[in-house]
Amino acid sequence: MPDAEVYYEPTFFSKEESNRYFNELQQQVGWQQEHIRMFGRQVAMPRLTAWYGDKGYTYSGLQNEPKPWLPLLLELKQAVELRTGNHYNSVLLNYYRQGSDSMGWHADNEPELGQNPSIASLSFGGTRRFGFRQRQNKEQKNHYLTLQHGSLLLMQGPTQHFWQHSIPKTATAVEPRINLTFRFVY
Ligand SMILES: O=C(O)CCC(=O)C(=O)O
Ligand SMILES: [Mn+2]
Repeated sequence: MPDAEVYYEPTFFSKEESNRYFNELQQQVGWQQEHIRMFGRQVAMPRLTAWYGDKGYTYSGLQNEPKPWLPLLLELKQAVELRTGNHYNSVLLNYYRQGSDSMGWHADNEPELGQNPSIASLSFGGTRRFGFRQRQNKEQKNHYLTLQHGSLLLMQGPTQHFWQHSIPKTATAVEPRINLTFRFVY
């Protein structure tokens, strides 16, 4: 992909480790149903979410305050930091209950994430397709990855300037999926 820096490691964690992480995340994370305002109406987001991180900064997104780190999330953060060589202070979690749960096209380009953010993304549970499309040149063909149970996806460099990503809905029967995106918030 031009103007992107994306790495994908399909088996960052073993199947056994990944099964354990999925179960623990499902049970321990404070999953919330958030709503977005659309055409003057409150619409339930098509997934559950949670936000954990260091305190002491404000964030203009949907949730106003991160929850304090759980030991489980610190363990995952450390594994990701060792592998990527980056430092993260915040994690956004998504729980896709079924194929109709999804995330629309967007870039992780909030000003709080800095100029060229490094986003490290872990996937557990059902495999889902992850799409990339160029922000300017929509004629460029989209690229898709199938994010596996226990995988690590790293997006950094100029990626968020030039590309959007999404988790499309699927009509195929899929197992629930948990995603964690580690970020550094300034
Ligand atoms: O579920 C995923 O893999 C994508 C999550 C994502 O893009 C985000 O949280 O910003
Ligand atoms: Mn994103």
